[in-house]
Amino acid sequence: MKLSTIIPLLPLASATPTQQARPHPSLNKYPGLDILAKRAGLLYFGTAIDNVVLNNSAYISIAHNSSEFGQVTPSNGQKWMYIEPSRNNFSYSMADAIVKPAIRARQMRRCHTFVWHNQLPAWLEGGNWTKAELTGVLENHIRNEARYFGNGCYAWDVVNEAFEDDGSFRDSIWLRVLGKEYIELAFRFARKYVGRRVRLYYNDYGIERVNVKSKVVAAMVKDFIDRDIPIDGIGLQAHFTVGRAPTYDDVKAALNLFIPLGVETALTELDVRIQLPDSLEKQALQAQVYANSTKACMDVGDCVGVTVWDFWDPVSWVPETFPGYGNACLFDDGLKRKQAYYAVSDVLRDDGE
Ligand code: 9MR
Repeated sequence: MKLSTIIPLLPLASATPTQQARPHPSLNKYPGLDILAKRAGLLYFGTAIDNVVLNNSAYISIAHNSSEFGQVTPSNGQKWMYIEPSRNNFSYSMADAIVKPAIRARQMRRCHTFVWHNQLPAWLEGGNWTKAELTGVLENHIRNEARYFGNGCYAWDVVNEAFEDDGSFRDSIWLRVLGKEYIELAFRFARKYVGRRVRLYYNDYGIERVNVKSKVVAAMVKDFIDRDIPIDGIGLQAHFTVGRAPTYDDVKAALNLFIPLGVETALTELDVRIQLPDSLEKQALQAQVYANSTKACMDVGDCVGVTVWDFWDPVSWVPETFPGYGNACLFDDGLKRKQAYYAVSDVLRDDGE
């Protein structure tokens, strides 16, 4: 039964201490998504945060409220172009502007990302590298960034988006110069330089169904495990669109591809874009997609948590990348919670109570 249908009762004077200690859920129906996620058995419910909003105190008070978001991912600050803007010159200020307040607020950190084809500095992408030189550049980058953040990250996205939708290797300077072995090289370097407790993830989009791409990723994990190449987790980004999103069963089946291989999983960048103009009907469908995805993670062993790729519509990456689409997040322009927020809250609570 949905808890909202229960008539609230105040604790009776004769109630046992346990009953008194636990307020009826309707008295505190929305304690925050991370609180509910932990009650439901997840490690966290988190959000990405970008540097463009750091001067907005209303936004920040939600972003670093650990009851709402128990985990934070910097949307951009840990990417190569910002961390190593010129060769062997490391800059952590952008990442720190998000990571340090997260540490103060006792929010877990997912760190993102060592190796990607995107957001590379010109000195790296335009360089004429030999295999040995680029291997050195990769190791030096991972060593410095890993040492700086130390054991502070719950997880690192070691390699991001290495495959195309058809399962072929995505073209990049890494693939061209180092061959497909760059992926395992990055995982070996990561294991060498990050703390042993830090989980090493492969992270990608379009793998939230059982399809060619998710099967290729699962085959890579199996191959890595067979050959003792360190890998601990798979991040399913979960960038979805209302009307075309995977169902609860789709996401669950995709997560189940990885669990038997002995790695954990997480939804690492969940958002659900709407084709504009927006409407209440579309928001209701969006809410279902958010809730179904969250529930799929809750219902599969070893899906450790859900991260939304920002919680506020005006700072989402979506409108810039997909003109005509937007409103993909849990909070609207006025920082008000949307149907999607309440749907996630309900689904977390229905399991946790
Ligand atoms: O949110 C990020 C946005 O601000 C950047 O402009 C963009 C550059 O490609 O990257 C966005 O984050 C991406 C993430 O790092 C990897 N998965 C896809 C995300 C959305 O593009």
